[in-house]
Amino acid sequence: MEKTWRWFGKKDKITLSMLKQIGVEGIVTALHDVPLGEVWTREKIRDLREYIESYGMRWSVVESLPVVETIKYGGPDRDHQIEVYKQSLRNLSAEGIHCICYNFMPVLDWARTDLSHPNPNGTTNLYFNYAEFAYFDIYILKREGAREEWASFTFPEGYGVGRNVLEEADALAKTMTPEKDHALVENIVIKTQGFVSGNFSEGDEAPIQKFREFLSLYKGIDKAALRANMKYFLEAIMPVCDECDMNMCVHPDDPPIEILGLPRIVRTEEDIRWFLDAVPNKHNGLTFCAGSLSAGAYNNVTALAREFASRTHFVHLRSCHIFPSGDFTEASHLGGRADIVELVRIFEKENPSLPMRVDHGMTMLDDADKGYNAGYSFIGRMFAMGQVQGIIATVDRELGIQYKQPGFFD
Ligand code: DNO
Repeated sequence: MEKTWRWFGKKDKITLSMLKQIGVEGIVTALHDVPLGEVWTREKIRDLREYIESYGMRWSVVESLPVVETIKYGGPDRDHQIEVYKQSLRNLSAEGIHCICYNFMPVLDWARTDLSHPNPNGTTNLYFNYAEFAYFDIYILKREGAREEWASFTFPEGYGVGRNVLEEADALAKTMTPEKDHALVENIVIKTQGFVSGNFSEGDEAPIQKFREFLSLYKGIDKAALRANMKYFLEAIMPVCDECDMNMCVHPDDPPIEILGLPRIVRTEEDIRWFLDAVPNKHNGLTFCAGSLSAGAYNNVTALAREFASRTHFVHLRSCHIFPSGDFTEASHLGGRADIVELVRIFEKENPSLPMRVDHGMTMLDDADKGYNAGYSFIGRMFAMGQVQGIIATVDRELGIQYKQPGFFD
């Protein structure tokens, strides 16, 4: 697999020369300074591409070229926004970039309630607690219908046995303070969304109000409608993808559950099969995010990899641990529900040059207080990258593929 790394542009505290030292071959990035809904110009793309290449690496994957809300909910200007998207695709391809990671999650990209949950070894990781999320939904967002939905919430079989999330959220409400509320909003909305080129940014003064406005756009949009809008988008852009040899790869929903009354359409085997079959073009593919998929107790991650390897254009390697309570956290890249050794074997057999990045490293040693984006530590991710490089080298030996560690004489 091609060893890539998510880098947040020239302002990232983690520099390309640091990445060169740890065996990174390809960069995964975006034009983070271009406002949502504007064309990515060739000049801007070229400038960043040349900068990356001056360090001896290539710009392997765009993560993300954001799909704006109007395309997702089918707003009046969606055709205009699809034209904007197509032009960005043409410009990227003209600069030699042929792989786009995007998502089709309404309003919120990935979500966690705690960004520094302690591990037994003294490091910290991202964590999702259902009761805290329900509290946010009912008491902070005050979403209509939230209470009723949480009252009938059920965990996948075998998890959260005897748990009543609504009662827990009500109990939590008695202990919360304005400071704790603020911290939860920061975790769910600001710190996790701000850097992914989504709808929210660090400077938002009234994120909850903004959140409510976004949610209101989805009134009446159910799963079938969202699927139809995804199909509409993919069908519209496929001719350009064919012309430009552009691989589109949708990122699974994270976490893979329905939240905030919004439909989620890329979370299970059935979902993935649906969108691949709905637009049966090889350029319509998947970002195989082992982490997001492993947070769904109903997903057998290895079986999904086997089934969808041929339509996978990009891989995120990480793994989640689901507690008996149903809450989940990031596991070690050598543990958890995603068997990364087996995944590397499957993908390496399918296509040894498939781009792969490690995802969501723990915060460890010197990482704290460095101001890294949540989940995107340096030492923690480097540690995971070292583990994954070892796995790739071992699998390559088994498969008779010559493994090359970049940056050395041999
Ligand atoms: C989170 C990321 C996601 C991903 C987008 C792709 O850590 O994996 O934010 O980049 O969903 O559009």
